[in-house]
Amino acid sequence: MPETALRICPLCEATCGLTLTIDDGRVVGARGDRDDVFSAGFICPKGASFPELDNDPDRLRAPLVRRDGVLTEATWEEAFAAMADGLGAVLREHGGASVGAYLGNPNAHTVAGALYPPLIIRGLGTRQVFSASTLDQMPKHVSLGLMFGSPVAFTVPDLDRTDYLVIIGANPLVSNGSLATAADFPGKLRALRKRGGRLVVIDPARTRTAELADRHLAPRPGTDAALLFAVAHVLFDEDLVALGALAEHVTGLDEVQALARDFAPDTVAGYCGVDAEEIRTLARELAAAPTAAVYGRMGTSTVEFGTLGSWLVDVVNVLTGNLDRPGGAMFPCSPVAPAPRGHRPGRGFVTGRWHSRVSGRPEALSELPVAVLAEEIETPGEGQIRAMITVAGNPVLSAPDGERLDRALESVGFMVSVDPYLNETTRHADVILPPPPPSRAPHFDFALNGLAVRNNARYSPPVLPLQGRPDEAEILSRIALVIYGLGHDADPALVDEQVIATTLAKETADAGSPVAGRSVDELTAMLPDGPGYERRLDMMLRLGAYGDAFGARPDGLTLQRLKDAPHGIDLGPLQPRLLDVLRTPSGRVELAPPALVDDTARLRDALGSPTEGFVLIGRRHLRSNNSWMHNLPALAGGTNRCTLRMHPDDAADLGVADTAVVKGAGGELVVPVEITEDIRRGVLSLPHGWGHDRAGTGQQLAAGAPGVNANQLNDGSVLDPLSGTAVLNGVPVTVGPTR
Ligand SMILES: Nc1nc2c(c(=O)[nH]1)N[C@H]1C(S)=C(S)[C@@H](COP(=O)(O)OP(=O)(O)OC[C@H]3O[C@@H](n4cnc5c(=O)[nH]c(N)nc54)[C@H](O)[C@@H]3O)O[C@H]1N2
Ligand SMILES: Nc1nc2c(c(=O)[nH]1)N[C@H]1C(S)=C(S)[C@@H](COP(=O)(O)OP(=O)(O)OC[C@H]3O[C@@H](n4cnc5c(=O)[nH]c(N)nc54)[C@H](O)[C@@H]3O)O[C@H]1N2
Ligand code: SF4
Ligand SMILES: [Mo]
Repeated sequence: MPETALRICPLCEATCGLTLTIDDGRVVGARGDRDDVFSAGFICPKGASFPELDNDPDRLRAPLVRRDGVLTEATWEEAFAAMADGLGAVLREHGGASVGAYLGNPNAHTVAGALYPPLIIRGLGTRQVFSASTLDQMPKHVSLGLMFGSPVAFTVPDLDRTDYLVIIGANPLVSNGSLATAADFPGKLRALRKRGGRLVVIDPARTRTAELADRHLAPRPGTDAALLFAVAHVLFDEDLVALGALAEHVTGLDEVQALARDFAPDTVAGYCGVDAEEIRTLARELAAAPTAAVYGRMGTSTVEFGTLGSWLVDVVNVLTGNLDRPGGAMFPCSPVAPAPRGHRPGRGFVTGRWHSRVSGRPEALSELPVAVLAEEIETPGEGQIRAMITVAGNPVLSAPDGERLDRALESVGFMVSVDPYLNETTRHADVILPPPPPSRAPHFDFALNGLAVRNNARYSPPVLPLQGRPDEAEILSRIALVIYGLGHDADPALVDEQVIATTLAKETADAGSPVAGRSVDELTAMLPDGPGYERRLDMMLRLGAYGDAFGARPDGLTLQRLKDAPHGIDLGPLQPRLLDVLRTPSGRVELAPPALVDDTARLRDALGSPTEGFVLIGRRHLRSNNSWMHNLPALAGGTNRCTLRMHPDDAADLGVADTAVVKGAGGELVVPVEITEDIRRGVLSLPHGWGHDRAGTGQQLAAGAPGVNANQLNDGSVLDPLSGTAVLNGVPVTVGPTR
């Protein structure tokens, strides 16, 4: 008899609740959970393909260990021992600082990815830390850190209540939203229009989101920061700045006004490729709207001026009085956010506390740019990377110049990958430790709950048993045990108990904590029996903003309460909470941080740069997810294809028909062309995550329709300097017909 089970979808940031059908010990169906407090039944094609993803025959079921040069199936004991030997040898000879770590995107979607990689990195004491963040949202972390004093003080558009939404450089109809967790983003945009609100989309491509908008501006890629500065210029110039309740909490207004003087709409119009009058209208409408929010994503972030653009999104939200008010841009409050301790200044946020060894790039958030990973492996000398740990990442396809990274990873002394697939990156590993499929893993959105447009808490325990294999928490714990010198066969529970002991010691000693002065032993005894990750989650919930404070607030959240509410607990609409999140030294919003003021000079200089020539931007597809969902029959083919989109006038000028040759600083590709009016002239778009034609990988369906690796056009030399983020949108290329 088929049964059903609930499981939060881990495949994108929307965090939809799924109802899975289980038959004969496997998942055979997935539909939206109508009773889910957050997603109310919404589902997309990827969520619907959960059974295929879970049962994919190409998923690794056993670990692989390299023997005589060949990756060979091994027992778990053999694989952990091989990991301990390989890693141990490098640790003894070169120390933890010689081990590099790359953390990929799904770490934001797993319990294990949230809880264990930080311990691995701390144990190594390495500065060679890389992640998908420097291909993604690092500019936002830096701008938030500089403005609010916390790099995770994310603002999200209050989608359900706003009157005027500006989406710049995002395509939530396809991506389902990012750094703004909202199940059914499409429905929420339609609801906005229905209640009389207005939607403006700023994107060089006429995306599905743009099609839904009242107005679509199509700027030249890479110019969002200048455009937003011009909006600020108009707000000052026409006396439309109105901080409202924010006024007493903001410093640096005059500096921003002075900076914005150089960015009059007429000054930036040619550079941005947008009519000056359009910019003025946008500014006036933003100011006039009862509430409004500007929301920026990949197209604003992964560009030459990514940190400036990410900052200016929030500057405009402040100038129009929309920061931290209902209908504006608000700070979500996650159930694992620490209980509020009131308004207190912090130490602020800085980058560049150390620099990459070879090309001297500054760290941001204790990470180095993934674009320098290859050179850090290749370049001999003190501090060279001698071993790599990758968890849930495929940088050979995700990061610039995969061919170079491919060679570098091949040369590294020892590599261990925690990944369910043998792919373009993990094929270089000496040991691959595959986690079980999502149906056999727990789920809690440690990161994404802090980005949700409505506060909520939901937990999914594993739906199916592990069948004798270790879960990802155990896999990562055993890596940590080796690094901490305890050996791979020590009890993995030690790792969690150590974290619990340290956290509770700190909390009980903190006068501002809800458990100040209580006994660590008493609190530890209150945690539930069960897996270590559940004990840690329970601890975090109880110490959190809605928590029961270990009994002191009896109605508060505990893990048991979440388990008793399988469709989740709604924690209400977003609430103003600026003073809780502010951690700047001044205790105010620092609107004009010196690092951003300085970088503005670079933007000013760029206004005069040439505007001809082609640039490449990215494109996402509804039935795709970065590099790793090209192996499922339900998602393959149709519109999910790796093609180059090009404007018909450009195609006619160049004589391009079915295929084109595209050249960039990193290489050359021959790609099928899709000619469409839905893209600005001079702009080409190509999705990333393709190029599944390398030998020795194990995704058969993907290899059958490999596509090309867009990132091979990019040599990774151009980064947003403050965040170290690779420029993935607005990459200069040349294009022509194939001969
Ligand atoms: N040109 C261009 N490049 C881009 C982008 C772009 O827009 N344009 N986007 C960038 C962005 S935003 C991102 S986030 C990066 C993504 O970059 P990466 O994170 O490096 O790449 P993914 O393709 O997401 O690879 C995810 C890996 O995780 C594995 N995986 C899946 N589930 C699990 C699990 O439960 N546990 C573990 N351990 N592993 C799992 C998959 O098999 C796969 O190997 O790509 C970036 N690259
Ligand atoms: N279906 C699907 N969903 C996904 C993913 C996926 O691969 N497939 N990936 C997930 C991940 S890891 C992430 S980070 C999110 C990303 O979520 P989004 O940021 O919403 O997704 P993108 O499609 O990268 O949207 C970026 C948009 O910016 C536009 N753009 C490019 N350059 C510029 C520019 O200079 N200025 C402006 N204004 N616009 C520009 C592009 O045309 C594109 O429409 O999506 C997530 N969801
Ligand atoms: S929108 Fe995202 S979370 Fe929702 S079903 Fe689709 S992939 Fe899963
Ligand atoms: Mo991403």
